Amino acid sequence: YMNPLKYTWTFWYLKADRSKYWDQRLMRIKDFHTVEEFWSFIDRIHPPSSIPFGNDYYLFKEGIEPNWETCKKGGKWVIYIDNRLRDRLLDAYWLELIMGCIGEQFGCLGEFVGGAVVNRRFKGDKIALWTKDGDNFEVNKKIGKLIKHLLKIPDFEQIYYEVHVDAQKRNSSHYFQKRITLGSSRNF
Ligand code: M7G
Repeated sequence: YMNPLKYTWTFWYLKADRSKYWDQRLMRIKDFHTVEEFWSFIDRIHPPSSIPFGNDYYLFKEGIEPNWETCKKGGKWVIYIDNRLRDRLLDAYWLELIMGCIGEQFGCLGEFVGGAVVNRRFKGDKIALWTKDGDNFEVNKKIGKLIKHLLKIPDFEQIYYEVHVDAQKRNSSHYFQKRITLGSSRNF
């Protein structure tokens, strides 16, 4: 007997490779329909802390490609991990976040979730949760609070919500704006 997941989830892997365009580096690896399938896979792959810099893991709902182009209206909560804390936090954050996704910890907010990302970077790893509607302030704020709760991020620590449209413009001269900040003295 296998325990079915509410949604089917797809695991993607992005390998750093300068000879290829970004979308050609992104590989769709596997779909999960049950809790057991999911854990046997997660137990076999390297934790984020032991993948090379420049690589990414993505766990997204089936049918949602993890890119700005297909998630035009969306955005993401990003957690920037201080390099001095990566050994302690990176794998734990990733695990809590993907458990939250597949285990329906987001409850009725779950339908607004697209998927989870880990970016392994020399300058500082990042964990993100992509949400479907970048304009839904109330929902995104609630999701942000839940992420902080699941990951046990102290209230005073800031996390940021960025819409993909802004993230796409970051390389140009366009001023990059963070749409929601959770953890500033204004919120608490
Ligand atoms: P990143 O991997 O999100 O963060 O973006 P990083 O700056 O910490 O490495 C790095 C680069 O990857 C971007 O500047 C884009 O060139 C490319 N890239 C990232 N994403 C998420 C996308 C995407 O969704 N679509 C496209 N076309 N390029 C992307």
